[in-house]
Amino acid sequence: MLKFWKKKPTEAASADKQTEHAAAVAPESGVLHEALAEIAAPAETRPETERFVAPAAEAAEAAAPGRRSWRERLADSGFARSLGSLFVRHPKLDDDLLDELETALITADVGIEASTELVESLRKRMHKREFADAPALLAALRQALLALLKPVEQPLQVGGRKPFVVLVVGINGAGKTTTIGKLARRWRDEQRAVMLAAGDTFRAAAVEQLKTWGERNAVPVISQGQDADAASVIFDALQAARSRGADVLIADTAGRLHTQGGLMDELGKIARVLKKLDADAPHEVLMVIDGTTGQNAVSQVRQFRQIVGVTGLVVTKLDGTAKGGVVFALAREFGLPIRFVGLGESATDLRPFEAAAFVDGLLPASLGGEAQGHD
Ligand SMILES: Nc1nc2c(ncn2[C@@H]2O[C@H](COP(=O)(O)OP(=O)(O)OP(=O)(O)O)[C@@H](O)[C@H]2O)c(=O)[nH]1
Ligand SMILES: [Mg+2]
Repeated sequence: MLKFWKKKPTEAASADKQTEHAAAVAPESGVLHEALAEIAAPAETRPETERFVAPAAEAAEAAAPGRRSWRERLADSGFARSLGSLFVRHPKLDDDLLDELETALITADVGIEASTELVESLRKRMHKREFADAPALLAALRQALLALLKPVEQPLQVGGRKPFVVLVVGINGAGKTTTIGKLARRWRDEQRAVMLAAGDTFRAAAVEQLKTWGERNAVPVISQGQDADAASVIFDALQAARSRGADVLIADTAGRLHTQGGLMDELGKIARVLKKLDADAPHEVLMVIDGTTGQNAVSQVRQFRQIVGVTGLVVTKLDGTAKGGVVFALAREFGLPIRFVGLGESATDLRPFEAAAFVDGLLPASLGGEAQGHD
């Protein structure tokens, strides 16, 4: 279910028409996490970027243990719940168990083809008496699910280009702006100089929403206010990011549907305009998908890929009642890297995608200690 109407009232404030840089804080960093301090260049050697340094308290908080585990986050998913109860209700290894498993996978948005393939392969193995009992079958299921996801576990590397330009696209309410806020926090905590471009000039309040994330994370936001030309905002932002020595520029864009031809063309224009400054930009086109949209996500990706070369995916809202299975459907259909998953609304709720942690978070805990080990 889309949640884009849940915007905070403060976001309704009017947007500036001037290009402007959101205030950035230059913190004192006496207690920065040791590992972070090691990779940070001394302040005097990077005067252009010192304003980007993470406030010490927030960096420490990000590094602190005690985050909720993948299992805790995914426990409410349709996938976890239906599989959990299936093996309790049906501990006997037989064809009925496999029929129910197939239904559970389809219901959890894994997709009909992938579910059928998975179950038929398990059925053959069962008939060859490869499995001694239901837990053995569950272990084989885990392996098969992992084999589907492992190839798309490809973390996003933002080093190597300066600035590394990430263009964030997707339909309305998918979680683009929130994901950008979380990415800004993550990369800033890694001592990278991050800048944001307010390229959603279509929806009222979008610029303010991004600025709020910028202020919260002490990351500059380049904007020209609502109704400005998105391509020109992002072009200006890349120029600013270059002159200020930023490491990463993340560009927000308006949510759009494939039926909105003008808006879809705008994405192509943004990419073309960026190439005037850097022939390889954008270095990553990150498509954000709402994990609760089910099989519809597959057609969304197909449509966006045709317009703008999507290079990575983020699947959001897997914490709530999302079924989770769409991640398998996407992996099977496209093989596109899944860079991150959103497991909540706060700044630290974005995790680099880990196939094993994800699969184990969805499967019943009875699979063994291994499943408990992911934080
Ligand atoms: N539970 C949960 N909520 C999320 C997650 N990511 C985003 N949201 C929520 O989803 C809603 C929409 O997020 P936005 O970031 O505004 O989505 P958007 O794609 O930028 O929307 P538009 O700009 O309107 O296209 C907000 O209420 C977010 O808090 C997530 O991982 N988990
Ligand atoms: Mg947005």
